[in-house]
Amino acid sequence: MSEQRLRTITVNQAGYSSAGEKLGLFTGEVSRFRVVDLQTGSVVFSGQTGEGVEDKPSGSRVHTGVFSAVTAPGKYRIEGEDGQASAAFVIADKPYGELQQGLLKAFYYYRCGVELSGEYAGPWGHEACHLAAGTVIGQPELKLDSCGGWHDAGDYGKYSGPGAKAVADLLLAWELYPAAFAGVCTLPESDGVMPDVLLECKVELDWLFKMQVSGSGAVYHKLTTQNFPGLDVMPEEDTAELYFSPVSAAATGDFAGVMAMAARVYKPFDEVYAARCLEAAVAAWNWLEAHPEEPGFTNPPGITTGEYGDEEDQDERFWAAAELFRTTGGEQYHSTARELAKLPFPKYSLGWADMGGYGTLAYLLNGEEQAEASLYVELKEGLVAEAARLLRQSREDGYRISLREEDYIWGSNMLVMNNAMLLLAAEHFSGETEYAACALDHLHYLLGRNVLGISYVTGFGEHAVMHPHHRPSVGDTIAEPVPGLVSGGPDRGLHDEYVQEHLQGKPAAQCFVDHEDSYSTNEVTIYWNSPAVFVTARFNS
Ligand code: G3I
Ligand code: 9MR
Ligand code: ZN
Ligand code: CA
Repeated sequence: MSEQRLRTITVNQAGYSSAGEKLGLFTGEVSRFRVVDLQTGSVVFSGQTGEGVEDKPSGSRVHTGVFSAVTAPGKYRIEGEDGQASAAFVIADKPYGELQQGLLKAFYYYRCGVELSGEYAGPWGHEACHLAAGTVIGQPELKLDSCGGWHDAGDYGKYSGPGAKAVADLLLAWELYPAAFAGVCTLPESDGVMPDVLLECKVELDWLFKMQVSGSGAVYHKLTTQNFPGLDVMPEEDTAELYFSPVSAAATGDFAGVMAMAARVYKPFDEVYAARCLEAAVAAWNWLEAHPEEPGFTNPPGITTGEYGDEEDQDERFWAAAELFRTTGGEQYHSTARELAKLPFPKYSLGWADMGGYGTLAYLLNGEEQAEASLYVELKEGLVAEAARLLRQSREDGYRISLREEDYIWGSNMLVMNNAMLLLAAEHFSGETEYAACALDHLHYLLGRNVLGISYVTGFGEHAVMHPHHRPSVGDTIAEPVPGLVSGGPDRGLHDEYVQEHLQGKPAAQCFVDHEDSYSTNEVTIYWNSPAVFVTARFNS
């Protein structure tokens, strides 16, 4: 398959809410457009595009086409004068219910160590995988149970820090928008009591317990084979030996943070489990306290799978301290969090390497009364200022998102969704709904209102990603990829051979190709899905 072609009229292919603002974004010369009802064939709205802005990241001139006047639920398409047409989209009271379901169900498809049966997986089932014990590097006699959790991505590695980020996003979504998770039972474990989102996170938490060194409390950085298997290898066929890479402070901090969070969130449903989470978090914390200076993680000799290197572990320590304080009220955690907050690591970042934002959210969500007044104000004002910056950048951008040209990096869609999460956090703390409107524009981009007119979520949208760098999707015999997976998106760094050959000279936001060989633009990961669940939940609650 060749390069992406540009689409002139782009929309959120998952649709728009009846009551909300509706905007299509147009490139090129379209001026008059009409909205056609696909059921009746009739034109329900005619309009004119706006003047347009030069948009550097996408290398195009972008015009807006407003059709907010169309409010009747239905299925539509926008048409231009010369045969141009948008993808189909719906207008509905709550258009993103299925999308949120699909984005969450993706974690089920990522499950490792269990059979995915037809009943729950449809045609995308497979046998149980990665059941063997893993060898601890440096201790060849030590073989440990390594089973369970979620595969990280298009590969079958399991990495502690990225797993913690994914769980944190889902648990935060549940804490902030519980109504969005009500009444859904789509998992083998669904019991109508514990919500699916918590059941699914438990899969990863149960695996994370196995990553903690018994006795010491430290956490192995990752569990993988030595090398990536071939692209068409199904999970159960990937039988090479599994290795626990050494512990790291970043992984241990992430573990402490997410287990402290889980201890709080699971308590109303399962006190015993919550206590176990807390005990594990405290053990990890004690190890961190005893190891104030640790080198960043690098792959040990012989291991070539994802490194997830992280030179800075103060941010993970800050998250752990703030989250333990929020869950337990323990003064020792509060004083350490206050000390760590003085250090210059990013306080509003939600990336797998920069976890400071989770510490900030934990500290703020714990409430003003419990906090040190000056730190609370500093973090709250800082968060809102960061959101205001994202809002400003979005207003300057043709596709109305906060990414500048230099932000189209590997996994840029994570940044799109992380920034939307931050905007929603600012909405939560300031009450300003313009932050939510801006976050929704980010969701519109992800679902197709971008220069390529592609929905970056498999299975959602008429022009959605079809060929992700995802081994089960490549290796099975089903034409459609596993649904609900968020693709990494444009990466101007052209970090793989395929894009180096095909995308030289493209504008940043066009540095993407829907080809299975392009692992730097079209892979999928759990931690690109998780912030999308958070954002979607906001618009379903
Ligand atoms: O942060 C810098 C930025 O400051 C700089 O301007 C920019 C220029 O390219 O680079 C940014 O760093 C990039 C970094 O991702 C940002 O998170 C690096 O170039 C880029 O190489 C790095 O890519 C990571 C990739 O692994 C390669 O290490 C991705 O974030 C990360 O998501 C990805 O993770 C892989 C795992 O290793 C294996 N499993 C699949 C997974 C997804 O592809
Ligand atoms: O398939 C691998 C993918 O999951 C990783 O994210 C990516 C970067 O680490 O690497 C992919 O593996 C490629 C390897 O790095 C280079 N040779 C081609 C492999 C893809 O088939
Ligand atoms: Zn597996
Ligand atoms: Ca870090």
